[in-house]
Amino acid sequence: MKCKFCEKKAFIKLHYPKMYLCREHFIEYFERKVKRTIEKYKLLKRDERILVVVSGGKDSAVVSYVLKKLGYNIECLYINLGIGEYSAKSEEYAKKQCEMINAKLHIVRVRELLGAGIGELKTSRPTCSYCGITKRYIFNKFAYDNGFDVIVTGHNLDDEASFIFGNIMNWNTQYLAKQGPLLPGEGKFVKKVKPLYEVTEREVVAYALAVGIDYMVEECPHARGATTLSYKEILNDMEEKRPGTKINFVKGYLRKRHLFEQEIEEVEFKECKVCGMPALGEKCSFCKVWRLEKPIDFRIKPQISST
Ligand code: Q46
Repeated sequence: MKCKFCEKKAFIKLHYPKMYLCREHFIEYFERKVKRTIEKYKLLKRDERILVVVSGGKDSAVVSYVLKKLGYNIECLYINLGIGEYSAKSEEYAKKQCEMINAKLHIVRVRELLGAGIGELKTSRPTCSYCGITKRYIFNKFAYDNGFDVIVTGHNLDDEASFIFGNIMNWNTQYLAKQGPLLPGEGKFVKKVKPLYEVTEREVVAYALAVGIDYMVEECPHARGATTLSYKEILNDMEEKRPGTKINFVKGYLRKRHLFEQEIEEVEFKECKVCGMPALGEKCSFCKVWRLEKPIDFRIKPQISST
């Protein structure tokens, strides 16, 4: 098949909107879509200091690549979770991806910082639960300590659709009131945005291939059997039968999100007595899980030049 816009051979068949595109026109289409998402939801400003959270995987590699190409002022943060071979390998991918786009990369290693890797801590919480707490705390505190204006994550349309779907399945109305492509900053919480909000996982994979981004394919060993994967399978099945299901579901959710607003319980944040970050009790979840007695300073040390 030929590209819809030129005589070249098609690189991809898109299902929604249905069209064949050559490699060059697909790259243009994808970047335009990300640019429009940024403009439509007012995600980023040109003068903001942007911290992209990278994992070595395709989504964060693609979002940092596109933002750099669009001329945004980005730096990247990789969090090594200390999960054996998986973390060692993903760190290497993250380094190569940042080198490719000439973006500054900061690395925080959980084992060096906290004395144990994810999966090794003795706690009653499931591994993914305290891993999530750890990652969210580190990237927020890192951004806050170093004066970044905004945190970018690589969540794509499939992630968002399955997250909303899962929360509807469990009637987590609190979560349903607050999701979206932009989570505003407040106090010591730094603003978070998702520029890949309207592109599918399939499009992200195709874009990485089209521009030559190498990424970590292996999933985290703790991800096996995660319920979100079953939600993704269900949505993929529906998308195949009715192209456009995911984007219409997510856009419909954004239109109806206000219906859940009355479910928001006003919570009053205190300051964690250990680190001073927002906390619901005396200590924030991060300091509680890791049983910390002293705060961690994430400020980037100035480079000492030898000349
Ligand atoms: S939460 Fe769980 Fe992920 Fe952390 S332990 Fe691995 S699967 S990395 S997105």
